[in-house]
Amino acid sequence: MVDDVAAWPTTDDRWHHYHEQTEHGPALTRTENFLPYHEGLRNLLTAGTLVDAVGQLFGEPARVFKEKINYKLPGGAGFAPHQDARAYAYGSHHITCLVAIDANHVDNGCLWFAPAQHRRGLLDTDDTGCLPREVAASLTWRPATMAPGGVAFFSSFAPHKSDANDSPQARRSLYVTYSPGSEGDLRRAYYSDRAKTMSEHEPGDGAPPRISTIGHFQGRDVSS
Ligand SMILES: O=C(O)CCC(=O)C(=O)O
Repeated sequence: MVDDVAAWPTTDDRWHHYHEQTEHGPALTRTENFLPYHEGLRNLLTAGTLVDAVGQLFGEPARVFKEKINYKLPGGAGFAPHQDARAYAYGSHHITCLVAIDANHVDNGCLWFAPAQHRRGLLDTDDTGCLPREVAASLTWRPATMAPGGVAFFSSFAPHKSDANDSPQARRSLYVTYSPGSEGDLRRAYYSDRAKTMSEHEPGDGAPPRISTIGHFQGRDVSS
């Protein structure tokens, strides 16, 4: 199903593909907002085991807030230390379900988490919305290696980061972020404001391209 989405053409008004420049040439980095357009993924992510598991973690039914695929193809860039909560203006808290499509290991840029730090709420940020260097350096980081098909759930307050993919294998991961059902449908508001929020944070010349409302992505623009 992830292959289906990756093969879709570029559009501005339905799903959104992002690309980056790598040492192997331009590569697909991320796709956002694909659930309305892929029945199989919609069924998998909105009903049954995954959404029920997130509901158990929330203690109430869960609702999809947003969804993305990060492809991290060979040469794909990493992500600076951050908390997703900084990027989510809607809702009190969120839980992301990460589904490993390929093996996630250290060499291909798996996530690293700072265990238990989600309990501290929002930490300081720099002007990109990421953790300041000294805050990130003060945390203990552990790699979250995963087998293909493995699933991990993490709070939007959990500090995490990842390295570039220095291996010849892709590290594709599906991230589905849920909010508590009692907070209503926040997905629509998030996606309708997302492009506007990002355009207010246009990076300067030579800065990494924005693929989120925070500047955590470390990649290069395809035109570079
Ligand atoms: O996929 C990765 O390596 C990091 C993803 C991430 O932290 C994000 O998209 O917020």
